[in-house]
Amino acid sequence: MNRRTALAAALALTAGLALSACGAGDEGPHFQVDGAYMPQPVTQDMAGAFFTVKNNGAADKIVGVTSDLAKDVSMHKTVGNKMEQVTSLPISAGGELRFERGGTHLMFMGLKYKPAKGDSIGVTLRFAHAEPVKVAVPVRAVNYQPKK
Ligand SMILES: [Cu+2]
Repeated sequence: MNRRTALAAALALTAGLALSACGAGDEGPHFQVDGAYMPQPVTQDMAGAFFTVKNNGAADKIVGVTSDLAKDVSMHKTVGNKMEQVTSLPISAGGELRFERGGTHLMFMGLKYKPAKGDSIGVTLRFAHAEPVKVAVPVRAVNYQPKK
């Protein structure tokens, strides 16, 4: 259902560049996002979000993230006990990328409002080749843990 919306967004954002870049057929990368959640933030200063991105197509990489919750959204890796910002995250053909507590995650800084449990946060993942993918991220309890 999202495909038409995502396509429209891709056209608006990139004026068709992404589409022509993988014009060799219809089998560009196809992404599926599962298990998205955001633990209810404790303050309005920052929030994190977690999910799994499955790539059903060719190799690609996430090159940017935007959200209606904050202007400043970045991708972080956890290295030791520190967080490191990264500008892109590759996903191999047929592979998956997990955003999880203590690992790779999305970080939102300077929130426009403080989300409450039950809210849904709009997040858009932008790829080097594929059209953008919109994700509705539900806000869960502070200590929510996904089932493995
Ligand atoms: Cu972080």
